[in-house]
Amino acid sequence: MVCFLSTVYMCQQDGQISADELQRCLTQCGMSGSYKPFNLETCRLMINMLDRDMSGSMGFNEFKELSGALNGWKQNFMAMDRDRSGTIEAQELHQALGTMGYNFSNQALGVIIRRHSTQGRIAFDDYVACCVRLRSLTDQFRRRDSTQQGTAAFQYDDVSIYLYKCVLYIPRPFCHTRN
Ligand SMILES: [Ca+2]
Ligand SMILES: [Ca+2]
Repeated sequence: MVCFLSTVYMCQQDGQISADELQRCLTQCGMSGSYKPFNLETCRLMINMLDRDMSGSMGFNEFKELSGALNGWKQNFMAMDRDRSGTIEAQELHQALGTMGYNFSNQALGVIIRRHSTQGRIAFDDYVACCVRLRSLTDQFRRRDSTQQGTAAFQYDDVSIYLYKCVLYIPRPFCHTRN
C-alpha cells in the first residue's frame, strides 16, 4: 500500500484521486498482475462504488476503504486461482461463486465469463469489476426482496438507473441525479 499512499501524497493539491490517477497508481503497483495498464473501467466502477460524498473522485477516507477492499479481492483471487495460472477460468469462477453463496445458472455464469474474460481467462482487474457489479446487483436486489424469498419486483426506472450506473459506465454528472 506504499504506492497508494504516495499517490495520495502526489494528489494533495485537491486531495482527490480521479479514475485516471487511480489507474496509473494501480498499474505502477503491478496490481493487475500483468504488463497491461489496470482496467480504467474497473477504476471508474470502484470510485463509483465507494464515492460516499458523491464528489466523483476518491477522497482519503474512500481511498482507505478501497485499499482494504483491494487487499481482500487480491487474496480471494489468489485463492480462487487453483492452478496458479494467474487468471481465473470458468471452472474456478464457478466454484468460487458457489463458495461465496452465489447460485447462478450455467447460462448466467456464461454471461458473466463472456463479459469479463479474454479468451476464457479473467485477469485480476476484470475480476474486481465482476465483484463490484455482483455486489451492487446483490445490494439492489436485497433492497427489493423484502421477504428474503429470492424474488423482487423492479420498475423500469430502477433497472435503467442500475444499468447506467454500473453495467454501462457513463460520465459522472449523470450518475447520481436520480438517487
Ligand atoms: Ca468522493
Ligand atoms: Ca487459474
